[in-house]
Amino acid sequence: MPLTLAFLALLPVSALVAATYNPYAEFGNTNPSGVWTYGYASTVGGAVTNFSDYFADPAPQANGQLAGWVTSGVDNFLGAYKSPAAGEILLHPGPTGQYAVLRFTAPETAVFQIAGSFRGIDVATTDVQILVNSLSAFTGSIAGQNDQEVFSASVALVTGQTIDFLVGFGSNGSYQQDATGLTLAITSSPATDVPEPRTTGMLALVALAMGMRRGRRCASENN
Ligand SMILES: [Ca+2]
Repeated sequence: MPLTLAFLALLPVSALVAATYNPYAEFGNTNPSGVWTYGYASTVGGAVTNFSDYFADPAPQANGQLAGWVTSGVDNFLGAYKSPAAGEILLHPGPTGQYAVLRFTAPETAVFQIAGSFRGIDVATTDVQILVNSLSAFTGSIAGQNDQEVFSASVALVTGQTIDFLVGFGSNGSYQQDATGLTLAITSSPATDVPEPRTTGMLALVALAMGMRRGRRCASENN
């Protein structure tokens, strides 16, 4: 039995009202916006500093919808970049190896179904990761424009716990042309009695419950 199903079977889940969360649709010109926070961290799992500058891309998102968040000045996370696709937000690592982080904070105690993909917007050479409560649950890499890492998982969280989506500058140690897109949807199935994660054992169970399924499509397969 897959780990995900094995773990969920232990949870007496009472489905109430499912809610769907999508950063592209929901992130606005404030940070945080609702359940979403956009920032950067110097290390994987390290403290996250919120970005200060919202930007909308002129094309193809002609309606001015979110393209990404950055910090200007000495920590210019953006540089030159290509436009994200509709439905996709942009994460760009920093010049000295800072990880761009999109954080989801659980607004309720629930089982969350997450599904999405990272994609090379530019000719990106990046490492991509997903953390549950700052613990690694998924790692991958992007090697070129349109290269993808696809993921899906079920994660049990209590209110206030987090899932982080990270983009680093990869093994080449350069952030040049590293614009990486993230397409993401999270759907909750509220549970009435997900146990409080007071022990490391519970944290381990949460990590196992990720049961992350990954897929990969190379650039050549998308052309
Ligand atoms: Ca790189």
